[in-house]
Amino acid sequence: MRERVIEGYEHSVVAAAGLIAHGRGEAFDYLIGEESGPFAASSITASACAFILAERPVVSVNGNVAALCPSELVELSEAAGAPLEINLFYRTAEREQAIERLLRSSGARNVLGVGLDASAVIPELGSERRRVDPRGIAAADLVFVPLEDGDRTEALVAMGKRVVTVDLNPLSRTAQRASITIVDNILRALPALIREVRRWAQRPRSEAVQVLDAFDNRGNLSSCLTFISERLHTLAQS
Ligand code: PTJ
Repeated sequence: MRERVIEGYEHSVVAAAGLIAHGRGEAFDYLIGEESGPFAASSITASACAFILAERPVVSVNGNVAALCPSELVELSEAAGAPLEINLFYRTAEREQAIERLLRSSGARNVLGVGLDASAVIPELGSERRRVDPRGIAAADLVFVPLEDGDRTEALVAMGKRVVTVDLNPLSRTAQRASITIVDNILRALPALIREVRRWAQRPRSEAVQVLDAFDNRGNLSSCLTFISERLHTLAQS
C-alpha cells in the first residue's frame, strides 16, 4: 500500500499531505489489528442500504483513494449507480488530469468534477474542495467521501446530504461528524461494500429502510473505541 501511495505521489495523483495522511491511517490500522472489525461490517451494511435508497448518490475521489483502489472505485460506482467525481483539497489541473487518466485506465467511462465542470460551490468552505460539479456532489443526496477532511464533511452534512466515509481514525472530525462511518482500511472496506451493495440491490427496499433506521453511528464508533481499548489491554497483559 505504501508503495502505491508513493508511486501516486510521483505521478501527481497523491498530494504531499496525502503521504502524511497515509501514515496516520497505518498507525490506526495497527490499533485495530489490521483486520476488519465487527464495527466495520455493520457500518458497511448500513452504507450499502443508504446507497440503494439514495436517489442521487455520488462517489467523491481524492488522490489517496485513487492511488490505492482505482478499479474498486469504478466497480462501486457501477454497482451503486453513483458517478465518480474528482474532488481535491489540494486541487491543481495537473492532479485532476492525472487522477482522471488513472480512473479512465481503470475502466471509468464518465468522471465528473474536472476543470470547468467543477463550477458549483459548497457554501462556507474555504479550500479548493469547495468547487464541485453541479451534476454531481452539488445535486447529490448521498456523498461517499472516503479519507476526507473534517471541514468538508461538516459542510456536506450542513447542506442536508447523507455523508458516508471510510476512515481508520475513529476520532477524526470526519469519522465523528459523518452520517455513516466505516472504520476500516479502504482496501478492505471497498470490496466488502461493493458486495453488500450488490446484495442489497436484490432485496426489498423496505428492509434496507429498517437497517438504515436502526443504525447508530455514534454507538458504532463507541464499539470501535471499546474494541481498541480492550485489544490494547489484552496485548499489554500478554
Ligand atoms: O487528494 P487531496 O488533495 O484531496 O488530499 C487528500 C488528503 C488525504 C491529503 C486530505 O483529504 C486530508 O488531509 O485528509 P485528512 O484530514 O488527513 O484525513 C484522512 C484520513 O484518512 C485520516 O483520518 C487517516 O487516518 C485516514 N486514512 C489514511 N489512510 C487510510 C485512511 N483510512 C482508511 N484507509 C486508509 N488506507
